[in-house]
Amino acid sequence: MKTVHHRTCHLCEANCGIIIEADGRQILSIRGDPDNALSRGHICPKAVALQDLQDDPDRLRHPVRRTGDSWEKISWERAFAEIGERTREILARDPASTALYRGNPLAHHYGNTLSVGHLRAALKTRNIFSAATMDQMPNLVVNHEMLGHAALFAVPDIDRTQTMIVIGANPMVSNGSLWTVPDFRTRIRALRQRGGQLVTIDPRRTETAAVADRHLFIRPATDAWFLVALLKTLFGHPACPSPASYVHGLDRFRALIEPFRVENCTQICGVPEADIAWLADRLLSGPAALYGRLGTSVQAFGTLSAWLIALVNIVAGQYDREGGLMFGAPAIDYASGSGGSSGRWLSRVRGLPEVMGETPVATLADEIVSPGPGQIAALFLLAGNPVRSIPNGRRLEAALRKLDLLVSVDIYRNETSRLAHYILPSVGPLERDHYSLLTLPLAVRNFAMYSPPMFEPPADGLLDWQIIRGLASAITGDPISAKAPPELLDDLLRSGPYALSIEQLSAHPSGIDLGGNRPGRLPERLRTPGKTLECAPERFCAALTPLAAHKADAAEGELLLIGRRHVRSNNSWMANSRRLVKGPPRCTALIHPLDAAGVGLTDGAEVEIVSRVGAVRVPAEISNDIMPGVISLPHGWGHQLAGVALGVAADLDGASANDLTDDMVVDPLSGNAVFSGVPVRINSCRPH
Ligand SMILES: Nc1nc2c(c(=O)[nH]1)N[C@H]1C(S)=C(S)[C@@H](COP(=O)(O)OP(=O)(O)OC[C@H]3O[C@@H](n4cnc5c(=O)[nH]c(N)nc54)[C@H](O)[C@@H]3O)O[C@H]1N2
Ligand SMILES: Nc1nc2c(c(=O)[nH]1)N[C@H]1C(S)=C(S)[C@@H](COP(=O)(O)OP(=O)(O)OC[C@H]3O[C@@H](n4cnc5c(=O)[nH]c(N)nc54)[C@H](O)[C@@H]3O)O[C@H]1N2
Ligand code: SF4
Ligand SMILES: [Mo]
Repeated sequence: MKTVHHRTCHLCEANCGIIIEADGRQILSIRGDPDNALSRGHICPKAVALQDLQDDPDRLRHPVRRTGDSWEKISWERAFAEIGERTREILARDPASTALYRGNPLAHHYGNTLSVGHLRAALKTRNIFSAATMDQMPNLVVNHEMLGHAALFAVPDIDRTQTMIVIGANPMVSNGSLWTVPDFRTRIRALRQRGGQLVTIDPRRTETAAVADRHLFIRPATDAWFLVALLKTLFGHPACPSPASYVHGLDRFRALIEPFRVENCTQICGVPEADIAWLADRLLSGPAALYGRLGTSVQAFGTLSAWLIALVNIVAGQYDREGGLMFGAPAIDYASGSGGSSGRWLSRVRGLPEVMGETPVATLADEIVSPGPGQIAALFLLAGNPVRSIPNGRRLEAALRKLDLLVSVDIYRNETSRLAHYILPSVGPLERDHYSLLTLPLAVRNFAMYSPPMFEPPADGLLDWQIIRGLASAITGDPISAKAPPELLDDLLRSGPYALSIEQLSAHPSGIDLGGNRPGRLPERLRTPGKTLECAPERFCAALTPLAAHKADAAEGELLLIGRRHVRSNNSWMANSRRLVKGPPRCTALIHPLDAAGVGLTDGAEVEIVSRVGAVRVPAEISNDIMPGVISLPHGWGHQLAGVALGVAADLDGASANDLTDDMVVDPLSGNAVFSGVPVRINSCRPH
């Protein structure tokens, strides 16, 4: 019998509404839902690949245990009992020797967010690692220090702005990040139709640049200097507005950037002064928004860049303004309660400060291999593939092999989980319910939607949150008495500003539109003690000052490595869908013709890329779309390893960008990993 199901696609932050037609458990079609007020019919190819995930014969359907190189199926009862016992033994030896790693997909189910605290409490560990410290920690630190809450995000009002400036992000491909903005293309088309402009600032002429009015090249990891130059230009502009009364510390900041010379900044970043003046004019001539993301976050100046981006918007008078940036009024507002923390303790081996209760992932390997009290002996990986996602993945791989217990809650046996002693898989993607707890507050409209499970899960199937709670109670020996996530979600909806409920949302299969964002939420929305917007946090000021003396430099023969994403990729883990990986090889190095000529490299030939930590070989793609001196390699590739059980992906060529990135370099203010601006050299691999 044919059935029709409305869902939110949970594969990225865009929250696209999809309609799936099925006959029994066979999927007939997946398309965008035109009645979804947020995504308005948009989907990307990954939504269609949901059926590949659901049906993938390689997706694990029961717990497995490894002995040596062989894997055997075991029952949930046995898995929980054995893991509980081994963990208790390890805790008895050293109560500080366990760790938890939260991967990216974990954040895409509300039940996990509402359950992971149980496992943390059971392990009583400070060793909490997550994808946040290789993605967005700079942004969280900036929100915390400036706005008083790490999860309080200013949302660019793309639908009403006249100037949209995107720096270090590629939303045409990524569909937004820390900004829920499905269907970027149509929104940009509308912007241009009303006479507005899109500007991109990136070391690569990206897919987003292709739909922009202007593209400006910028040298990797020099955004801080570019932004200082832009701020100086804004301050000196006759149209620069006076700040709102709740804005604090702007005079101090202005004095701080006095020693920077615009000319020196432009030499460092490569953006001409005339273009900076033009941007300042645009920012002051009407509603405008500057949005920065991964490229500006995953670099050594990540926190400074995120801070300066916020300041550009504030100085230009674009905060809390229609067409500028506003604060959402979501159905569930989690930017309340404790606002965040940093520096409460230092990591054991490298002394990296705690940040938002976490230890930076860049030091995970150190914590596993360095002997002494607190050395990690047991690690629980929740939906993560750190061998592919963490800088210096090879070093981490060697470290993981030393663990007494590695438990991977994962749906595949891949580059990381193949090293685990146990893999615990959750049910299929269409066998669970969905509500986007973490990403709806960052949406361009206020919107709420609940998706019930589409298929019955198998009788012995568990959702991730059930596995997480199962582990917690196996370790402590006590059952979890807290309410289950659906009940908690219902409570949160009911106590929210719209007093919604799961029942009410279920009656609206395409979701409920709660209206566009509105200005006038400041200073009320701020969570700083005096409801001030703090523009000159002490730590940030101290870190910025030395940059004034910096000079443009480039070592001879050195290139700066950056990453890139493809619309048919999802970090390291969706390459087992044939429809997503078909076509020409995608793990190629983009190199400018001048740099290629320097080493006698021809298009399509193999290039060796060498960094401090390692070397990889991939085909070269010579292109004018990349700045001279820059080389771009996507991450997440390299599936052809012993023990990986991915029938499609294991046949693909490609190498891991994180065999090049350096775990010893972090953004000092947030501990975030560095993927942008990694110094490398290249050699042409001529056939012998
Ligand atoms: N060089 C470089 N490195 C990067 C980046 C970069 O741009 N360049 N990007 C960084 C960023 S932004 C991020 S967020 C991180 C991501 O880093 P990670 O979170 O460590 O890795 P992912 O590649 O997202 O892998 C997700 C894992 O979860 C599993 N999985 C998928 N769905 C589910 C599910 O429903 N349940 C469970 N239990 N498991 C599931 C997959 O099989 C996979 O093993 O990578 C970072 N690494
Ligand atoms: N199709 C697809 N979509 C995804 C993902 C995916 O893997 N595939 N991953 C998801 C995840 S986890 C995340 S976090 C988001 C990320 O989404 P985005 O923030 O849009 O990240 P990227 O697409 O990596 O784009 C980063 C851009 O920064 C540029 N860049 C690199 N270094 C610098 C620099 O130093 N300065 C400046 N100004 N630019 C620089 C790069 O050239 C690139 O164009 O995407 C999400 N969506
Ligand atoms: S952009 Fe693609 S992956 Fe992201 S929610 Fe929409 S359909 Fe899913
Ligand atoms: Mo991410």
